[in-house]
Amino acid sequence: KITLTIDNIKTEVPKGYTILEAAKTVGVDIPTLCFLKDVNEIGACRVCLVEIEGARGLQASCVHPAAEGMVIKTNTKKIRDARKSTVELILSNHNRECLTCFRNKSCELQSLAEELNINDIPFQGEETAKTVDAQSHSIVRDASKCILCGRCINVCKSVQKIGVLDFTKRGYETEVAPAFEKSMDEAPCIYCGQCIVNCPVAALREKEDIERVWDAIEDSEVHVVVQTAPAVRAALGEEFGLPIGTRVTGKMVAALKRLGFDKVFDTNFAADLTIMEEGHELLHRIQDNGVLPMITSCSPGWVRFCEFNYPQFIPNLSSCKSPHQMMGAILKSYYAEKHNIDPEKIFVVSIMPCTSKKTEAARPEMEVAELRDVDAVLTTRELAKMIKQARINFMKLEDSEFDPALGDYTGAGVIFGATGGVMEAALRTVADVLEGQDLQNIEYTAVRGIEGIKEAEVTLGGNTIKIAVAHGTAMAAELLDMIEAGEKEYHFIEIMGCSGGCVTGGGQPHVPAKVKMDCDIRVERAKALYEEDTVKQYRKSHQNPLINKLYEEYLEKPNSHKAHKLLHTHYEA
Ligand code: HC1
Ligand code: SF4
Repeated sequence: KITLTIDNIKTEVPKGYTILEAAKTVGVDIPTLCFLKDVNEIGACRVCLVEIEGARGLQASCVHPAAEGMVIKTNTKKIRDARKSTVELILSNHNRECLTCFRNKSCELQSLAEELNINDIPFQGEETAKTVDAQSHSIVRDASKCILCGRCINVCKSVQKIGVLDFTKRGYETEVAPAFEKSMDEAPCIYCGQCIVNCPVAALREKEDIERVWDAIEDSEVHVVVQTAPAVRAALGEEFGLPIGTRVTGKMVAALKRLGFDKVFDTNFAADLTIMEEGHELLHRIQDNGVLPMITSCSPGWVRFCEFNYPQFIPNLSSCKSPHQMMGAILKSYYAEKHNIDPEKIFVVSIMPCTSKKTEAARPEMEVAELRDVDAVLTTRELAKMIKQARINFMKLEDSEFDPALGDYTGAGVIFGATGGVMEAALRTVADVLEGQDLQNIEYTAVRGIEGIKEAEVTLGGNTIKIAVAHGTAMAAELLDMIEAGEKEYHFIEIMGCSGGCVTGGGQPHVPAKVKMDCDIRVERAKALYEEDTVKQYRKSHQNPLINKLYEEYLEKPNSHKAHKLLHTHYEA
C-alpha cells in the first residue's frame, strides 16, 4: 500500500494504482477522454492532466502511477487552462454540427466541452475532406467526427483480436480506418459494433433503418410484426434515465404497441425453438458420429469471425438459424397460414442489441421461398429514438404483455442474452431428454459469469458431455487454438461475438467510459435477465406450451424436414 495526498485529502491505495484510480478512491473525479478502462490506457489526449508537487509540467493521470508521499492537485487554474486548450484544439478540427449529430446529448466530447465551460473556439484548425463510409449494412464510419482517441482501435485489436481499424495517412489527414483505404465492408469486420459502443463521439455508428420501419407502419396494407431480443429489455431503460441493469420488459412492450406495430412478439419464443432444434441436433451429432464439437451459430459476429479466421470450423457450426431469423421464418409460414395473412404482406422487424444482426438479416441464406425472414433490424438505440420521436413518455407507460400468438417464452429463452445462457438453456432441455424426467436442478452456474473461458462436464443419462463457453472473439480464438492443438476436446461450445454476450452488444445504449470505470455493465445487465428467468412459470424451452403446439400443428418434430427447410441453413467456407 502507498499513501498520497490528492486535493488535500490523504488516501491509501494499493501499489500499481494510477493517479486517476487513486483519485477515484477519495471521490475526486478527473475528466478523461481517450481513456477506456483496461482497453485504452495510453495518455494520448491529455485531458486528465494533474499537477504533482515537485514534478516538472503536468502529468496524464490515467497512465502516471501513484507513488508514496505524492502530493497532487487536480483542479488549479493552470490545469483548467491546459485542459481547456486541449479540448479547444480537438474541437477546432472537429465537425461541430452538434445539433444534427447522431450523438447529440450522448457525446462524451460535447459533455466535456460543457464541463470545461468552452463557449467559443478561438481558432479554426485545418479542414480536410474526411471520408464517410456507409457501404455496409451495419456500420457507418464518419471520419469528420473522429477525434483520433484510439479507443476503437484498441477495442478491435485487443478485446476482439481482430484489428480492422488503425491510424492511416499522416498529419492533418490522419484517419482511423481499415488499411489500404478499404471500406468496413471490404475489411474482415464482423460488425460486432464494439467500436461503436466505445466511441466517445459519432465517428462510428450503426446504419439506421428507422424510416423504413415507419413507412411500413404507415402502410395499412402491411402487417408489421416486431420482435424483441432478450437483451434489449435489460438496457433500453438506460436511454430513459433508468439505472444500468433495470429490466423494462413491460414498458418496452407497451411502447412498441403505442408505436403502431400490429403485433409484438418476443424473440425469446424463438430462442426456445432454437433450443429444441439445436438440442436435438447435438443429440444426433453425438449419437451418429457427427462433427463435434458443435458450436452455436446464433451470434452473427461470431459466425463472420469463424468464416474469416477459422473457416476449418465452419462444419462445426450448428445448422440452426439464429432465433430472430427462425421467428421471421415462422411468421411468414405457420403464423401467416394460421391467421390467413398473405406472407408477402408481412413485414418483420427485429429489435436487437446487435449491429451484426443487420448484416445477418441481409445474408442470402436467410430467406425461404424468396421471402426474407426478417425485413428490418433496429438496434436498442434506434428503438429508443423511435420512442422519443413519437413523444411517448416511457416512464409513465403501464406494463403490457406480448401478444399471445407467439409471445410466450420460458426462462431458458430469456437468458440467451447473457454469455453462457444458450448453453444453460440447451442443457436444461438435453438433460431432461437424456434422463427422461423433469429435472429439478436446472441452474448450471458453472457456465454463468464473465470470467474467461468457462468449462464443465455434465453427466446426463450415463453420457458425459464436455462443454465450453467463450465470449468475445479473442476468447473464441484462444479456445479454438487449444482445440486445434489437441489440448482440449468438447462436445458442445457456445460462442458469442461480444464480451459478456448480447447484453453488451454493439447496438446497446452508450455508456460513458467514466461510468464503465466503476460498473461492469456486462454483470449488471445480465442480472436483469437471470432475474426474469427465475420468475417465469416455465424455465425449460421444451415446456413452452406454444412451442409444443407449433410442433404438433406444423413442424411435427425437432429437425423434421419442414423444420430444416424453415429453421436451418448452412454456411460454406
Ligand atoms: Fe442475442 Fe439471440 S441471444 S443472438 O445475443 O440467439 O442480438 O439478446 O436476439 O437471434 O434469442 C442478440 C440477444 C438475440 C438471436 C436470441
Ligand atoms: Fe472491429 Fe467489431 Fe468495430 Fe468491426 S465492428 S471494426 S470487428 S470492433
